[in-house]
Amino acid sequence: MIDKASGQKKIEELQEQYSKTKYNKATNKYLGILRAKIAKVKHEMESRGRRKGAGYSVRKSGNATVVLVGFPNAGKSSLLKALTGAQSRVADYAFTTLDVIPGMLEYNGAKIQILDLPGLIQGMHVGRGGSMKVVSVIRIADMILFVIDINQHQQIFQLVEELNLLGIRVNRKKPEIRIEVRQAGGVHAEPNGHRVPDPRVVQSILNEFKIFNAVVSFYADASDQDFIDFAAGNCVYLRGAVALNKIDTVDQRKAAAVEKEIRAGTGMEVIQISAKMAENIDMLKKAVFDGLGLIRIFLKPKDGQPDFINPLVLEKGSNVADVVRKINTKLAGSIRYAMVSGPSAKFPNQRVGEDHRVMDGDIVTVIFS
Ligand SMILES: Nc1nc2c(ncn2[C@@H]2O[C@H](COP(=O)(O)OP(=O)(O)O)[C@@H](O)[C@H]2O)c(=O)[nH]1
Ligand SMILES: [Mg+2]
Repeated sequence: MIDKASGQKKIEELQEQYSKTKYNKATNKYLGILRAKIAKVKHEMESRGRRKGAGYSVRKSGNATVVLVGFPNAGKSSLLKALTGAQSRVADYAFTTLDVIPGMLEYNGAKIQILDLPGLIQGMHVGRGGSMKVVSVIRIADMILFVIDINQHQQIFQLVEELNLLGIRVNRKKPEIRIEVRQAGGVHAEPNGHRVPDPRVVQSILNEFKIFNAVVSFYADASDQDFIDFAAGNCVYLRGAVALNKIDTVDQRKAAAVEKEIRAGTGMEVIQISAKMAENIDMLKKAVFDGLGLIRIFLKPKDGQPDFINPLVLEKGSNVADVVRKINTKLAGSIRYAMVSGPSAKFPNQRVGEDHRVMDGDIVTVIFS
């Protein structure tokens, strides 16, 4: 195990080598190994931190947690206020001692916790200025909402890159890989028909992690970086969206061009807003709700009316058993069947079992035994 100072020094050295190496087909493998080395040192530093009980926790509350990430002055505090009414300080973050300012957005019956992280700055991947604390908050979030000043929109690419270096993957699928460590036989890769790294790359990356005998099975396409991430085991995969702020300061043509560039460059949903003028805030709320993959279920008593005022909020892909668990975990064992009307039903009051997947807007009656 390495201490923080020497770990950081090592990371900086590796990062320097990395940035000095030009990317091409010949150096690709070397770059991959450097990334693996960096990931490994970080991993060691992190596990050390955890053991010592260091760390920083924000209590998650509500149905989901969204963090606002952006450069100073992009409009995070203003947006937090526009979304939640929370009184975080505008434009004087330098004087506040708070690391995280929470607010609660209620939308479609969902309670969405929004966290403003005032301390997030460039260079955070080397752990400068207490920013690792902030990073630990991002890692527990369900979604990142980037707040970008339209007049400095290149910042989005810097932020995504910084997060990448910190093991936070935005809008990327988690690699589907299994590594079975063996006693002997060397490293063996089973691509199962997917586009996967070269076997020699797989082997040298695993060797970095001191694994010399293993069967690696791929269940989806994976890049070299995906494989390193998986081997290091310290990446998180978060949904992202971009709030393109201060559109009141530019003309529509410029706004449209910037939106297009960010969509193309990041694959993220972009919502043009003005936090100051409260423009398009409802549209942004909807994008956050949809981006989180939340759905609403309206419960209906057997002989009564559906409750359209207080929906249950669940994640996409939930089934009837999940609905019941949400009402009361103790009830989950005693479901007889359910009656479903709405998007997931073939016809009104379709009788379904506990494995039936519900969809946004379903009306559900559960019959217990
Ligand atoms: N014109 C304009 N100014 C904004 C907008 N949103 C925020 N600002 C201003 O930008 C400055 C920084 O805003 P603030 O919310 O403190 O940014 P933060 O540092 O990211 O929290 C303040 O002077 C805000 O009034 C907007 O939509 N339009
Ligand atoms: Mg602020």
